[in-house]
Amino acid sequence: MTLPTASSHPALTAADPELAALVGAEERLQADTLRLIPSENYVSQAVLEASGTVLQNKYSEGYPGRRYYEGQQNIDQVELLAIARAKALFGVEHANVQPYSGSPANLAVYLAFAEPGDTVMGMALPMGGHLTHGWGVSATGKWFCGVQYGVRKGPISEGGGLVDFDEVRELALKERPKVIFCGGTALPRTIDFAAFGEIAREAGAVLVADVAHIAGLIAGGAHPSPVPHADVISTTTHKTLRGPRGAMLMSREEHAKAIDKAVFPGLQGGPHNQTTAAIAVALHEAAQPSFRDYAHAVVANAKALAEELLARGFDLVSGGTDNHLILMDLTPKDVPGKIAAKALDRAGIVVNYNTVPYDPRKPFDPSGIRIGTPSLTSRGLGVQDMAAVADWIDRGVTAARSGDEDALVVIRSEVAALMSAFPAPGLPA
Ligand code: DSN
Repeated sequence: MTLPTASSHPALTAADPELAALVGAEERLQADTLRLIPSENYVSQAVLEASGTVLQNKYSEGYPGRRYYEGQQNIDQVELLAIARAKALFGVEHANVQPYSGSPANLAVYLAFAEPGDTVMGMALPMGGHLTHGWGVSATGKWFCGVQYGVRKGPISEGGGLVDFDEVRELALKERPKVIFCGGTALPRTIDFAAFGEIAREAGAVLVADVAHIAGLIAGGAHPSPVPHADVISTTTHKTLRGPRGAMLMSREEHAKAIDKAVFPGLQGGPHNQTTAAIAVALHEAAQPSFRDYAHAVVANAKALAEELLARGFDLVSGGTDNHLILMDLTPKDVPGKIAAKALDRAGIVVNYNTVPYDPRKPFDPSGIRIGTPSLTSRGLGVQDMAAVADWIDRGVTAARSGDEDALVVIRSEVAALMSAFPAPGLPA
């Protein structure tokens, strides 16, 4: 079993042993557990090192060659490298690598293409969308008039759990939103960017593809690209893309100025240069042939896991997955999502509770759990391991229902034993 010590960080340990101990404990937790949250991953040691450099000491408001502070000889090169790599990897004309994370990136899109009070459209949060796609509790739903589409109700044989493009089109033509978002946080199926693009053009809207979850799959050729269908591509860099916590906005050249102005000076101050550097490293890694293998392995693992779960009687939204993510409705298992998620956590299996489409329960106590395969694939687990993973989930959910804490302890030791055979990138050996 991996047992990193605080000595992995000698300077930190000497200066602040209390904090160093917490970092060591987190390293141990990430090593010993089966991390299934689909928006998380393990970054490489190279990405970790880049994000912990002296680049963080520098202020760089502006863009390469147009800064408000001197001393940018190296920082400009770092940002230009990140931009060039993003453009090459995703096949786009323009890339802005400065957004601090996904929500600020999406806010910049609103600033670039809409006025307060304008109508905007996105998938409803409980259907699998994101807060920033115009959902009511978010600034984007308060400052803009958010109209929301969902997925079809009903059995999978009738398209249940899939986007209803007739509804999207009807809503878009009726409401005439300035901006339409596609993509989300709990979508197990391929996003039809071409269909969204056609509707957006008909409605005269800017189409934003929020590919935060699937950016790595797109880069690795395991999910279709939103290019050329979307006007703007918004993505975080830390999910399937395996970069640092950050974000990017990409577009055709015609939107470059509006996007850049919105990010800075519209919304943000100085870019986090250490993050820009780590993004550049992650983009370089994602351009390697091995990353294509990784992206396809993520999907193969998710499909294998979905089959194993179906065989154990789990109800999967849309009946399975095309990507890295599986959304389970635990109603037939007679366990609320939150109870199951907390029990699985005690068993060393880290998931998040999640609403399912048309969930009768509240978001803070919903019916489902959301899992994914990016992290376990980064550790080298393959399709042959997914039966064991499904079995642990099944036993964990059963134990959650019966309150069998002993069973959770047994699962936890089995999980730790398997994970010790798969060292995680970036964690001490
Ligand atoms: N928090 C992210 C996720 O888990 O999907 C979305 O912002």
